[in-house]
Amino acid sequence: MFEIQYPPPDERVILAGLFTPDMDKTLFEEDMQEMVQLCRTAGAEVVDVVVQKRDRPVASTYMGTGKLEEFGRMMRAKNCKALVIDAELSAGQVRTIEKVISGKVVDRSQLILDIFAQHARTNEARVQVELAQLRTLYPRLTGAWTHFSQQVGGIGTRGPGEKQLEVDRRLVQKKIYDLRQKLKRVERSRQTQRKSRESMFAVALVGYTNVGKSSLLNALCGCDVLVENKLFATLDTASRRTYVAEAGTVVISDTVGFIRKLPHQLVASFMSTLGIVAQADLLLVVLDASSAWHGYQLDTTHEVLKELGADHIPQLLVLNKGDLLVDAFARKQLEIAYPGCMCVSAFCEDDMRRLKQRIAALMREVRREKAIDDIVAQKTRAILSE
Ligand SMILES: Nc1nc2c(ncn2[C@@H]2O[C@H](COP(=O)(O)OP(=O)(O)OP(=O)(O)O)[C@@H](O)[C@H]2O)c(=O)[nH]1
Ligand SMILES: [Mg+2]
Repeated sequence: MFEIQYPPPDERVILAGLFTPDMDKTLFEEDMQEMVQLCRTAGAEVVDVVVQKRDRPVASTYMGTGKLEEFGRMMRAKNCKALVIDAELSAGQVRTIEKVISGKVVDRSQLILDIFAQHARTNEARVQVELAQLRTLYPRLTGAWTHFSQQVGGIGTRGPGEKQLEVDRRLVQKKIYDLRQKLKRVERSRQTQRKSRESMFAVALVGYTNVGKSSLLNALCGCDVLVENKLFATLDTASRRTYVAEAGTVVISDTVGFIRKLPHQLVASFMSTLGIVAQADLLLVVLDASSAWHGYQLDTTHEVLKELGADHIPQLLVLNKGDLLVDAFARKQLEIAYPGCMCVSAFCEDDMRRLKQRIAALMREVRREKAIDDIVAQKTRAILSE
């Protein structure tokens, strides 16, 4: 397999994880490796990886205070700017940890948000990322104010600090409101576009980041959307039409990739982009056949689809990058593990022809089922109105 592209690092960081007995060891290791990839994609160099074993997380600081103090000293000794923690931390935890280590803390959500912010190219993607960032920032500002009043508190202290934070909170609220209005406008124009395509069968490519969704779109539709060997190359939706023999014209859409523990604010903010998934007639769920972690990629995809209310849509499982499999046995194993799946390579014309044939068969099946549903609904309405 070839190396993922990373930008030149401009910040040194220490990566920390907490291992508790209820965690799966291999998944924990995979998570930490993925965090290293995320740090590098965000432009940070991981100078050291540290793991603490505990029975459970500490409520106020997530990791033990003694360990955190040690990490703080390590950061200064190794000239690191931040401690990256593989967890979703609350606003209160971030504040307390920052005090203990006397430095900056970045959690998994913040890291992913940061990458999204760097990769956002279109206006819509930028608005969505900004909205997600503000939604993360808002509770932190609120928390900061609570903390301030608790720490200083009392008469004579409710001065500029509190007022400033109050102003900040109102500004953030106003900004969130403005961004949501902007997104609503984008959503309206998107709906107009969708209406003009309503009669067409809609297929959406979904799956983990970097599995080859955009490459499949290009191969199936003969287009040229951005393909890069990096995490979260695509942040927008691209829809292209293509003709499928014996089934007609189909519109295929490619959108932002998923990742384990995708920040909730991001999914919420990317609803306008991801809305296309919930409205599809068929989902092509793409996995990386050459990755040892395709099972987790599938679990994550199912989780996000559920969150999007798209888990009821018919699915075809596509195991891409089949050309990287070492032997025919590996392919057979996958076909047994995922009955009905298609193992393909986006680079193989013959595979793309087979995939189109399978899409055509599914289109006919989905249309037939829809027609039956419509007849049942019509008859039920007629009986009820008698
Ligand atoms: N060997 C091999 N590489 C592939 C195949 N499909 C895609 N790739 C490579 O995998 C990398 C990621 O491809 P993309 O199409 O950008 O993946 P994506 O799923 O759209 O990624 P995001 O937009 O970041 O979520 C690129 O370097 C592609 O050239 C394939 O079938 N075989
Ligand atoms: Mg892509």
